[in-house]
Amino acid sequence: MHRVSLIGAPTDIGAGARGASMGPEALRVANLGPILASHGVAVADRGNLSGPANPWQAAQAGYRHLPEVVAWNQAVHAAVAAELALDRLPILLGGDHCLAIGSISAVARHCRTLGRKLRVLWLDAHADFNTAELTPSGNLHGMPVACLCGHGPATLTDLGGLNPALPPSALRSIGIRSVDAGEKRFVHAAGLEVFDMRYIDEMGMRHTMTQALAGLDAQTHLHVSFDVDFLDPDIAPGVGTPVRGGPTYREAQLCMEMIADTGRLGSLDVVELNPALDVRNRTAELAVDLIESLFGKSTLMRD
Ligand code: Z70
Ligand code: MN
Ligand code: MN
Ligand code: MN
Repeated sequence: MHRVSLIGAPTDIGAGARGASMGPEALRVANLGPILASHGVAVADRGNLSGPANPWQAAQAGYRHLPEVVAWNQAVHAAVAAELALDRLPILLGGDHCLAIGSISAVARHCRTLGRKLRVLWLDAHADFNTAELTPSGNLHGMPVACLCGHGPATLTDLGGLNPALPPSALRSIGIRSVDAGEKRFVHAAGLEVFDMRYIDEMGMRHTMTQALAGLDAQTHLHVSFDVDFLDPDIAPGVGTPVRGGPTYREAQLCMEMIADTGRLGSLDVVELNPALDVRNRTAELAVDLIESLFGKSTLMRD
């Protein structure tokens, strides 16, 4: 049975809209901890990390708030590494998606130490593969995949002690439907494996997840980086950058259930939930519902 640690990172330091800093509390209000516990998961809520306030400044040399983003990611890296060292499954409660740099670089270091393979599923409307040269916004939540693959400032790419933290071959991006022009060329050049919405429409979620999960073995650590804007905004309005045409409730459930069925889930980010833009905590409750499935809740006859 899983032993899970909730780690709150209440910041919107890398985002283009304020409010993701309230994400951890909204997930707690939606009963994330008790609901996981009701399924037999041993849950410890480690409370919230702390870090610098959001100065809300313009980009400098292509980055907004880089020193503050580094400080938050160092805190996330240390907290996630500590839980992995205790053989616990960390759930990072964001916060915006820049925090996945700290989280996944800690996971990558852990896997390297133990000689385990790593597969990262990036569930997102966005590719998050911008660089200082390519970004239209300077927002670092649009750059974590690039940073993890070695393209970014050394203060972020070297966080886990090995640059790159991840080869593109360890990554599968799912649900993508908003990619900037320069970013698109860079995704192709780097050889990222992307299952975009066109792919999901044509092939279906079942085939998509079968492909994205292919090649896992008993030693593979599976990390899921769940950007809540992955979901269609009709069902998940509480995000800073909604993009229409995302997975439906049923498609998202199947996605989570197929991940659960692998039995390989080792760590999770839940990011970009923005309670300031939500409707009566509906998006937080939906995220909790999907996380339940990710931890093996199933309706009938699948035990
Ligand atoms: C755009 C940029 C982004 C998340 C928005 C948007 C990036 N590509 N990522 N919301 N999670 O500004 O780089
Ligand atoms: Mn994202
Ligand atoms: Mn996104
Ligand atoms: Mn469950």
